[in-house]
Amino acid sequence: MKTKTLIAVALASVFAVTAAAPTFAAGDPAKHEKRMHRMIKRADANGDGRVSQAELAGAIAASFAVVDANGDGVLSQSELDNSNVAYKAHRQQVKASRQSGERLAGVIRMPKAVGKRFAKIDANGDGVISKNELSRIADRMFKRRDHNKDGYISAADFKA
Ligand SMILES: [Ca+2]
Ligand SMILES: [Ca+2]
Ligand SMILES: [Ca+2]
Repeated sequence: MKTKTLIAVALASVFAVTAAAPTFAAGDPAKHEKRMHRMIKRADANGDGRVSQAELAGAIAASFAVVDANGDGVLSQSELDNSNVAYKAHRQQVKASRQSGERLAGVIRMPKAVGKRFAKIDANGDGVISKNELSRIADRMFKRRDHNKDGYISAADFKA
């Protein structure tokens, strides 16, 4: 018999997630733009192509829940250090939910700076980052990224 059985392996949605982007990536405009596009896509809850401060807050809250591996409502340094594992597990859940038709949403990544500047973000110095401590940083981050100050993060903020 000459018949060969070809097994077609369908690679379902290959997530192009940047694995632990090194710090110099921040200076690479193309990479930065790609990251921002992905962030906008995930955080844009109402689908108008731009991210409002409330949408960013919501997206960061969702990300917070994923990174908070032990579910105690605060982030420890080790939870942030192991966030890649948490995101991976979450992606599996998202995939599974798509198969069951439930469609769990993907989350944006916690900015690397949160793990790196842990002590600064931990304003009350109790060794963990609370939602309040993080949202303060998120608001500052939003204002910094909203270059044209129109109240939204959109493609216009990093093109030009
Ligand atoms: Ca939006
Ligand atoms: Ca925790
Ligand atoms: Ca704290």
